[in-house]
Amino acid sequence: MALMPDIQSIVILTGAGISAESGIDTFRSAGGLWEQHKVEDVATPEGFARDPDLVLGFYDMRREALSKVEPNPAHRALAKLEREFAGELLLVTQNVDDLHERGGVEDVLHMHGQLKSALCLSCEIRSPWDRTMFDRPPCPVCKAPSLRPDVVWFGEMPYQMDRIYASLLTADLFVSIGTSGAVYPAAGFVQEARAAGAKTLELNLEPSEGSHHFHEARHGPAGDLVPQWVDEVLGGETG
Ligand code: BJW
Repeated sequence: MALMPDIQSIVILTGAGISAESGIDTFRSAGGLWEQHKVEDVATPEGFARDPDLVLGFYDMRREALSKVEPNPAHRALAKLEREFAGELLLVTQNVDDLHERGGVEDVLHMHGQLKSALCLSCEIRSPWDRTMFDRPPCPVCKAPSLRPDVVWFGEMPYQMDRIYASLLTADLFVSIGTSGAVYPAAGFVQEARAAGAKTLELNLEPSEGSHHFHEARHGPAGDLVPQWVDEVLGGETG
């Protein structure tokens, strides 16, 4: 396939669609999270300041739901790619779940933070977290009852942007998996990578908002598309 020859460096961006077949709601589909909750109430610093109980309860509910889901074949295929691809690979996820890690990936960059991490508003230190926050537990470090979910809300700066942009500049291939392309800066990565010379591939259930920016787009469930694509990359390497 035309995108595969001489690929030394890959950047992959994943979104909620890669976890959909594990049973985690996406944001913008029918019945998705933003149909059940107003985004400005639960995913902005202003919403948190207005009604912290609502926001902490929303993230407690989603953290608790994580214990009931498992990684799917798409997560496991990316772990296989990480193990077996001889070149450079950066896996960036917008997801706050831990399914890439539980699927076997060693190094994943969570640009929108993680459900299982707490950020203390007093000492600004992050701590691993798997309990509730609604009940205002003390920060493990400074003991202040000032924890918030360590996630990136609208108007906040996503994490490790320098590392991501540096990798986009040198990537031979950029692959976007299961994301609507509705939220920036992630939605702009395809144009950054393409302008720097990368081939670009979309794997999504349906055409995303930015589908026309990609050299190639394949549409269907991630659980089918991602293992097929990983086999192509690894087959191309050895064959
Ligand atoms: C499947 C599938 C299956 C389903 N298989 N696929 C005007 C213009 C441009 C930008 C802005 C603007 N006004 C404001 C902004 C900036 C703003 C923004 O983008 N707003 C938009 C609404 C326009 N962005 C920000 O504020 C960001 N910060 C920022 O810009 O800082 C300044 C900056 C400047 C310069 C450089 C860098 C920074 C912060 C954004 C934070 C987003 N936070 C959230 C919540 C995180 C915590 C939580 O989880 O609660 O992140 S919002 C939500 O959307 C979440 C997601 O990570 C993100 C993206 O969603 P995703 O993953 O794409 O999910 P969906 O549901 O949208 O799509 C799923 C896709 O999967 C669909 O296409 C399905 O078809 C598909 N699918 N089943 C394959 N089985």
